[in-house]
Amino acid sequence: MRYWLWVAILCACGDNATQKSVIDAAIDGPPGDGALAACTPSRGTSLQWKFVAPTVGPAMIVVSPPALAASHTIDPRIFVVEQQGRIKQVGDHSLSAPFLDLSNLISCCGEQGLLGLAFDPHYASNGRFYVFYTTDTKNILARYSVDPDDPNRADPDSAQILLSIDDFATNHNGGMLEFGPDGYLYITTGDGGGGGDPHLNGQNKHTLLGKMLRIDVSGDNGYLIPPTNPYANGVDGAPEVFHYGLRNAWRWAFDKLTGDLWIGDVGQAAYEELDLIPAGTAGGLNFGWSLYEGNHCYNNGNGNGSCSPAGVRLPGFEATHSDGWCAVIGGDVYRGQCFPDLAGTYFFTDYCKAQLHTATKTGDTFTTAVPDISYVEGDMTHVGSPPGAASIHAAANGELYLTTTTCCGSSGTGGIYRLDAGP
Ligand SMILES: [Ca+2]
Repeated sequence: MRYWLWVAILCACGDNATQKSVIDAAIDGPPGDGALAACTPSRGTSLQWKFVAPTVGPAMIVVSPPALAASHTIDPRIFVVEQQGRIKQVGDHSLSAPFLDLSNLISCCGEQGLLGLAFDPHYASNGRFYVFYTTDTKNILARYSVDPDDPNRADPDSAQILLSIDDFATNHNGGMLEFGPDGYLYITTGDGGGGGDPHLNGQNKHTLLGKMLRIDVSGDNGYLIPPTNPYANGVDGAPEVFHYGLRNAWRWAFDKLTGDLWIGDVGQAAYEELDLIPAGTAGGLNFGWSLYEGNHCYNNGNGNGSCSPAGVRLPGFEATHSDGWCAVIGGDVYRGQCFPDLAGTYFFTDYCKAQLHTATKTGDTFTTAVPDISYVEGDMTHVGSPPGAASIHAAANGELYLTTTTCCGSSGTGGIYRLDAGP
């Protein structure tokens, strides 16, 4: 991710009346994502992003608690993570009342802030969830619990810090969290930052920067190392490391049906990449950074090794900055009930290109395409995908949401959109 990814100009290209009408529509209209859980399935692949709600500043990702294991119902609440440190619910008219406010703990903004959220698979019974945020000098993974007396508020005093990773620069902080199909918590970290991996963290399996980590958080306190982590004994790498050679795997997701893992790894100055890791693949993959940027030799010598594709997992898809890309935004696979023709399609985008892409898996590889799409804000329909994408992620009901760093013609406002399809 560029230094300037989050310092991007927050577009002030509309008027306040337009913004107000959009926000009023969001609050008064039916963005109610609870209603989506009971939608009438609609066939069709004509795509549109429907505006759901504004956010204060850049919003990072939308998630919702997992299915309630006991009842097989789905919690319809949608949560949005705001970079400035607040987690809010969407669609309940309480945009100003956060679920949790960590703004006094974090450093923001640029590429820093509150960057990730994952609800425990057993949230319905244990009320636990996990956040990833930055301070001036560290990247923090912490566990919190919901207030036992109020399902709409977290208990700020429940914090337990699980990982505190020293970081030397404000950029490249990863921060995405998800639970895998194995029940373990996966975490990505950036290479630390600066430019060009100055500390050669990507290929150093003993550091926690530039990695995908995997830990077992099922115990009452702290965490355990899954015994099948590739360096579980700490000899050839840090026990928490699962995959390495990632530069800044900013957004990624597991396919909730198949367990396949899709990773968008943000490139340096020339190439963006998307990686598909089929379900069941063992840990220890090397995605190449910083020996490689995408498919191309990058940072050889200086103790980083020599450029050879042997043992390197080269990307399944590569896009170039010369084509307008600047920071890939890994997305998610559609597994919702509303639009059956989209089932199994992976959606991803780019921060600068503002163009939606799809990927379709065949065997262990995939093909990509660029579908036509429009987006709707208030009474206005716009051609293309909204600018300033920050994430595409599924709620617990499988419907996909896009968050953006710009929205609605107002400086300092981001947006949330839901993917819709028709004939
Ligand atoms: Ca950093």
